[in-house]
Amino acid sequence: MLLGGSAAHARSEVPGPHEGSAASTSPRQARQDWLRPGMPGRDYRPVVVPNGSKLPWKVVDGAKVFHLVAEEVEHEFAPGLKASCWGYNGRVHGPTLEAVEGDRVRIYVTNRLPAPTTVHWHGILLPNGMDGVGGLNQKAIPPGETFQYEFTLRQSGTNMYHSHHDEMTQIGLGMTGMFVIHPRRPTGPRVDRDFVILLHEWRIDAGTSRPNPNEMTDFNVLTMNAKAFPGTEPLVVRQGERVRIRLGNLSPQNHHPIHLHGFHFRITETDAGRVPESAQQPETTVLVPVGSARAIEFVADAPGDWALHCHMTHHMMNQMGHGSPNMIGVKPGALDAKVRALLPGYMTMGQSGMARMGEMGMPVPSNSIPMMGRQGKHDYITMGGMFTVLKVRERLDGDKDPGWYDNPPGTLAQAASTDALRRDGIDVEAPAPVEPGSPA
Ligand SMILES: [Cu+2]
Repeated sequence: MLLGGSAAHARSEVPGPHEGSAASTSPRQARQDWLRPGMPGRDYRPVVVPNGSKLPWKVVDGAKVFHLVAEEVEHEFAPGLKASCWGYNGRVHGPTLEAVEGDRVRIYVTNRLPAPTTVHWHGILLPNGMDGVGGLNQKAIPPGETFQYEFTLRQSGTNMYHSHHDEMTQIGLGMTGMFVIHPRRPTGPRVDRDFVILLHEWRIDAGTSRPNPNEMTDFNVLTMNAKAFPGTEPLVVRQGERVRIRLGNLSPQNHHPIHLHGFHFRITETDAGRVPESAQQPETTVLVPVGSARAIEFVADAPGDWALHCHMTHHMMNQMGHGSPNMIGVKPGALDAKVRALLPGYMTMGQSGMARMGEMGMPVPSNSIPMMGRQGKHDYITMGGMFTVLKVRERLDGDKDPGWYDNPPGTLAQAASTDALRRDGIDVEAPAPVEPGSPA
């Protein structure tokens, strides 16, 4: 029984003693309580981490052995913006851990940071002394030392890991990652593609190269797997495939409503396991609260380039869009010419919105990115930040980015022809038509 309606049932039935013995870490684990290591291909289909990586492992005495190294990492958020972050194994965020329910995992954590740290295995059921809260559950790992975590995975689902020592600083600098646990005996339809995306937000002032972990509210770099669009890799899928997208959120402050275009999905998992089918609501947006994970599933039956993004408008805006004055409707008149006498090249901008700021290639301070976008197939894409593209195609060349979608004739919005306007009686000069919402 992998699932159930009560907390007791949320813990999976990891079978009793097997042959052989093993080192125990607590009296509760005096007997071996794990299964043979789950293997990719045989026991699960590996996840895909766009822009990311996975932590390698090896089997020693029936346990999966991992090695995480906490260290400073030079990370590129999008072309033109790099910063010194804290992460794991040369990555921000850390590599995704992938394992199978019933696996015994032994995870070594080496601390190469200038400060003590710990790792908390977020949402994972384990002995108290393995929970990783500095001071409460363990001594923090001093710089230069290596600690050993070891536990049996008694659950399946989408989980995370992060530092639980000086949390504001260390999570704010990027010390987070995903931990996916596949079910030993899967329920529900098998998925063809299984994507993992960790959401985060950062404050990196233009021209600086160190995220500011003291920021409380005004984040200006919003990321999926630590990349801001146009740095995000597309999710590539063949038409008709069943797709799962696992979303985690370890942002310092904000919940992110992630919206998918083109499909209706169901929320199939929370951090605590699979949602019973009868409780899976159809949705187009999934709210991923801070400190939570959600998985969504759908059949990608519609070809095209579909947006996947946070629906908070400031979260699809990059660095330079924050803190700008409100210029909407401003009529500069002779102002530009007067200012140009003092400041050559000056031009008032933003009177009709922000859309052209990225497109015009306005100069930005070194090591910073325009507020939004890149050129798309049809026009400039005016989103940045927490935005990526789901590319669904009838045919694919491996998992390669297939480029932009070719819209079949008659399926693309474009300028209305004079003939069509005349035929349908649309008078573009007349007052805009409107009908009262209730009888007069
Ligand atoms: Cu958001």
